[in-house]
Amino acid sequence: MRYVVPLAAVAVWLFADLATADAPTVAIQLFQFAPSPVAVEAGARVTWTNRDDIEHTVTAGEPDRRTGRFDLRLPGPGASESVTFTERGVYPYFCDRHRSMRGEIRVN
Ligand SMILES: [Cu+2]
Repeated sequence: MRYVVPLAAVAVWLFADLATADAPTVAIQLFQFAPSPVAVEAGARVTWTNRDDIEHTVTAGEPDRRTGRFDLRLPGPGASESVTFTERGVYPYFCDRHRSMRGEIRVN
């Protein structure tokens, strides 16, 4: 009986670890992307969820060097969008409304 809680905790931790490897989630909160950078395997689907009360975007590249790979609009709290990354590489992104907001996805 004394081992029930620790084993359950390990199971939850393992599940969480696998979940983040396959489908990590990036929160947008207080004008920050967190976590960032995020490392994933090719084929992973990354989801961004807006936790702020205003609109943010997830726009591929940098403000003066957009790649056009994705440009997500997250209009308000709870808004959520995903991108599947099939090719290895480093993918910086930013918010087009608050250009000091930067993030990065690294696909292995
Ligand atoms: Cu923003």
